Amino acid sequence: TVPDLIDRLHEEADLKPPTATTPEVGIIMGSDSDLDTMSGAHDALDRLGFEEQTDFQDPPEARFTYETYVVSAHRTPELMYAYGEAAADRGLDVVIAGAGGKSADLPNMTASIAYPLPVIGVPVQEKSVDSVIGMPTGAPIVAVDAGKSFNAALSAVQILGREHVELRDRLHEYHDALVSDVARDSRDLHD
Ligand code: RP5
Repeated sequence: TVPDLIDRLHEEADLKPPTATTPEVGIIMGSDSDLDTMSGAHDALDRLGFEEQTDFQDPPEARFTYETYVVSAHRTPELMYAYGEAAADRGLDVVIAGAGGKSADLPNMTASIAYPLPVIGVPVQEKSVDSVIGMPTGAPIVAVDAGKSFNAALSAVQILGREHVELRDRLHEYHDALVSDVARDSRDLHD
């Protein structure tokens, strides 16, 4: 239940130091109807060797992990507040937050609550862009274009990569594979 989850987030935030099972990346979205769009973030993180952490008790096999929750700014504001407030103390390094509709407030509110933890906002639809990026001076959010959750995850790994050389290497490998794909596509044009 939402109250149980709020309690668990606070308990985890109180642990010093954070447990090894806390993911580096938190992915939240306003509704399960956002999952189709937000699954691009899963795809990118899986591609870069991250594992989804679904159970706080089990130590993950992968060195780097992410978690996913539905957190609604309007239906569960208490959960949004608890998630943002506990994020850094739990050990998250970056949050990717997606929401759709014209009142796409989850990314911008989470950015304010979790500050100075970086929050990358994903507008789920074109009409959500202004709501996600329209922050007042002094209250920043990093954001991608509508639907670009894959790129949001790459940006999250870039942020983590400043601390972890292993992730920088993985980003280089990913980029090299992209370059090879482009070269192959060009060859295919002439076959
Ligand atoms: C937003 O409202 C959510 O992020 C979602 O994109 C949109 C519609 O939500 P549902 O009515 O499909 O749950 O807050």
